[in-house]
Parts: sequence; structure tokens; C-alpha cells
Amino acid sequence: MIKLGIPPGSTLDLDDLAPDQFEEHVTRRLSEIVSHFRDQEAADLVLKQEDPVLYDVYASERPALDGELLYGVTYLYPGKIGSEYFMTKGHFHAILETAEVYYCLQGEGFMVLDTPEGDSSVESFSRGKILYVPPRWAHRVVNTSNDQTLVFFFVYPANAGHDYELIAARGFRKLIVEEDGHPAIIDNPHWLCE
Ligand code: PAN
Ligand code: ZN
Repeated sequence: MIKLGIPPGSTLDLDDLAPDQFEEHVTRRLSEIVSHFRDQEAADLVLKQEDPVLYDVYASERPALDGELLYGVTYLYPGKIGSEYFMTKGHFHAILETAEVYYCLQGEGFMVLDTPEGDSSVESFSRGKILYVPPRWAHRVVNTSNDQTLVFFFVYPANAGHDYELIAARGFRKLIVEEDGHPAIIDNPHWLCE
């Protein structure tokens, strides 16, 4: 139930990995995004042992109306599946012509972006960096740290919605993998294949 008036402000404590001021909480485990990883054998091996949490998303609850915003914070944990770093599922907004702002509060990594037409971009994303995701650009965040959680704040129109299907079907054009101990941006060999 959304209350009228001004919601109380709150302070985000970065050491608190389970902030309680947000009404919505989604936990994403490997099994939910396993098909997005390049190395399916490595993913299967991990899943035989455990189903690790890749990230937690905490978000405000607002009505999906014109003029409303949703905001929150994502904790993307460090880790790899084979040589590919932990990443968010990635999506277009269901209303394609909606933008988003991301602000990195902790950690280091990249944002990978694609348009439906096949344009592609990769932006570094580390503590203090603000990224503007223009309308039409699908977006995914990748944590390239070996040991630090990547934490970022986001805000976007409350009626934007999420379209995960196109990315699930064709992937992003670029992948971020570890090569010789460092992050490398490579072409996705499976882009558009399925
Ligand atoms: C973010 C993302 C969040 C998780 O709130 O939804 O970081 O990523 P996936 O939705 O791709 O799993 C956002 O971009 N909202 O629009
Ligand atoms: Zn988004």
C-alpha cells in the first residue's frame, strides 16, 4: 500500500548488506540466469555443488504511473563462472523509450549496453561513477573484482517495466571475461545464435 505524502528519507549504510528501508527485494541465483553464461560446463559443475546468489536488488515500491520513479540499490557479489565474471541478467525496459541513471557506490566493473538494432557499448563502472542509460539501451552490470561486492544505486521511471526475453534469446554483443588475470572485453560468440 503506497502512502500519500513524502516518504521518509533514509540513510544507506554500505556495510549493511540487507538494507531494510526498501519494500522490494529480489535475490538472483545462478540457476535463474545460467543460460546467460558462456561456459555451460563450468556452470553445471558449480550447480552440482551449490546455487550461489549472484546479486540482491532492493527497491522502493511506487505505483507504475507516469511521473513516478523507482529507485534502489543492487549488491552484485564477486565471483566467476569459468572465466566469466558474475553479472546481472540484463534487460531492455518494456517501455523502450525510458532511461535510467546508475551511480556506483562501491567496487569495480563494467556496464554492457546494446540497442535492439545491434549497437553496442561497454563502459567502465567503479566507485563514484555515474552512468546515464539512454532510452532504447539494454543494460547489464559485471563485477570484475576478485573480492569486493559491486554496489550501485539506480533510478528509473516506475512504469518502465523489464523485458528480459530478447537478451535471454540473443545475449549481449560483448562479454567481460578474465584473461591472464585481467578483465577483457570480447565478442560474444553466441550473439544472435539462438
Ligand atoms: C536495475 C536492475 C537490477 C538487476 O534495477 O533491475 O540491477 O538487474 P536485472 O534486472 O537485469 O536482473 C534496473 O536496471 N532496473 O531497470
Ligand atoms: Zn533498467
